[in-house]
Amino acid sequence: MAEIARIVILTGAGISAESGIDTFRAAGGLWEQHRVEDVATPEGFARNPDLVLNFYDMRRAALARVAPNAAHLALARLEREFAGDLLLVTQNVDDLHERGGSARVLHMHGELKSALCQACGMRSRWEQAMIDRPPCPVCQARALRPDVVWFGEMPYQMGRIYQALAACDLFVSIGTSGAVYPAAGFVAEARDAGARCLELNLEPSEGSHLFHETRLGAASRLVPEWVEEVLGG
Ligand code: BV8
Repeated sequence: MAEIARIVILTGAGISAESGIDTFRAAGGLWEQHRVEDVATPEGFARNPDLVLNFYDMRRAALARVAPNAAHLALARLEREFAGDLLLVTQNVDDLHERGGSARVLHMHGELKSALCQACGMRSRWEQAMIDRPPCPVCQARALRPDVVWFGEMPYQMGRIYQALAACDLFVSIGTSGAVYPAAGFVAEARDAGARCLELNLEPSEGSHLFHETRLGAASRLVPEWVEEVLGG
């Protein structure tokens, strides 16, 4: 694919599924165990902070029990070997892209391993539980919340993402159902900008009709195959 100079990749929960992290919408997935409104909205957090802090504490602790899969490793290889521009945007709050070797990851919905202080607004790298209201490492206030973007909150670095979508030759969506905006709208932005749009997913997403090509299958197989293609074998 010599003519490809700028790639934007969007990943969702499906890329981490084979690592053992629940997706959101599969049967028994995260949102089936909890109502979105109760655990992933500012209102839910205000209503029952312990429920929300515990929900994220459990997911943060579970990271120690999972490992990146071949799809994460393949994207890290792409970052190392692709000569053009690459922007990896993830909706995932896990750290599997980083542990798979990707150095530049844009977490548009935040990260489990980051704490946001509601008192001073500073972010700190975070590994422990928050349920016991630990002090903010910067201002000592006991006002930490998970540094994740809840429904109704503005995702991070949207300007940078839209700029990259407007300039890319290739947009690749991996393991996302296309159910949540603004991420679900990225394919339309890329397509309007003239990019080729490729979807790698276990099943067709809500936006499949907008992609020039959809390949159905497991990310651990499709992503390494695609990276091999892009790097010219
Ligand atoms: C915003 C972080 C605007 C937290 C997440 C009414 C009221 C309020 C808002 C809205 C509304 N209507 C619409 C909205 C906007 C709303 C929205 O889109 N709602 C939806 C439900 C309609 N969006 C927002 O609120 C966003 N903010 O709009 O702000 C604004 C404007 C101005 C000022 C202020 C604000 C913020 C949304 C972010 C929410 N946070 N996550 C956490 O993780 O707990 S969302 C969360 O769900 C993920 O981050 C991700 O985005 C989404 C899950 O989607 P997927 O990753 O796709 O996972 P899913 O399970 O759905 O699908 C998995 C896919 O993988 C499947 O397709 C499956 O086939 C595939 N798969 C499975 N296994 C494999 C596989 N593929 C390959 N291989 C496999 N092995």
